[in-house]
Amino acid sequence: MHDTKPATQPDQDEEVLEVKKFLSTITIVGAAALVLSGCTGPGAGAGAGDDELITVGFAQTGSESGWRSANTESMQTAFSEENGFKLVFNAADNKIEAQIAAVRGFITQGVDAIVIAPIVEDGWDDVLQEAKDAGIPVILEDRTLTADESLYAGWVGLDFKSEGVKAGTWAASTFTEPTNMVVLEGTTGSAPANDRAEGFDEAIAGSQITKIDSQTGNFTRAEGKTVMEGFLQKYGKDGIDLVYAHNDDMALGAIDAIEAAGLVPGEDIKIVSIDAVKDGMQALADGKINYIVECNPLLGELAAGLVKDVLDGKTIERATFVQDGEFDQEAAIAALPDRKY
Ligand code: GYE
Repeated sequence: MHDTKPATQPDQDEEVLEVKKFLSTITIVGAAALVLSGCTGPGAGAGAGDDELITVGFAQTGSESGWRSANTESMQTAFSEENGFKLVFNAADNKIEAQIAAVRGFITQGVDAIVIAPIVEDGWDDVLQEAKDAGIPVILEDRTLTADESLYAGWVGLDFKSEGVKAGTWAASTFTEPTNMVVLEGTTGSAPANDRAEGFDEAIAGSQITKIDSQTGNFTRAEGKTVMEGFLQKYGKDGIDLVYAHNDDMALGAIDAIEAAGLVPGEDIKIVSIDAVKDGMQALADGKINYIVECNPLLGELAAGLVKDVLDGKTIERATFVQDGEFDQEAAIAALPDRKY
């Protein structure tokens, strides 16, 4: 959509500047008129037009992965001024206290609506109650939480448990000999880490796969690498057959650790992960990852639609699920050229 915007020609620049000047004069005149008429309403003097924008506070988890970058970009694009929003963006660096503090800040600021991608599932009751008391609707995007449903309007995201089931189903049918597996878990207490573990474990029950170890790598490439180095030291080069990584970034970190140990990822040690971001898909195409279950990060438009509906007084679905696909090497090679994230 953005690629189609025509570039401004040099000889048009002056014209554009003139229009801008003209518009800013109107804005100043407009602001002066507001002051003269004694208007002290919200946004007075902040520039005409601001009053009509919907102010949304978005509490993002942080910037831990390729998935997260794509999700942030999708949210920023959907909640743009041209779409009628003023976005107040906060990324909490995956610190739970910081994320809760950000939401409190939005409440104090008196935003029109709050969107949260909750780092962890538990501990949200108090701050959500505060938002409710202040009359500010809350929409969840991406991750879910355990607080009472009456404390938020709705959620949009992915079915993390079914992602785990898909990854586990592939593993159970692929490994028909006794197989030692290690797991790189996402952030402890987060919905995707909990549900992807549960779904996978259900799917491999009764199979030839034994989970010999499982530790968090916090959804980052760096920690995925460190944890995998530890596993390789502990179990030796022949001790691990399969890695299940709760996201591509940790799988990519594991690839670095496996290669540094003189082994071939995708052959000596097989890897299955979740997300299907470009770097992960490239590693799958290259044969370093063996299977990826998709998790679509492009949730911005759906989240923005929900916010508008709620503010218009419409009833929204409690849960809006986005569909995910699955990829083996051949499918990754075919999908890569058109991959958006
Ligand atoms: O899989 C991971 C990210 O919550 C679904 O968080 C999201 C997960 C995603 O950091 O890469």
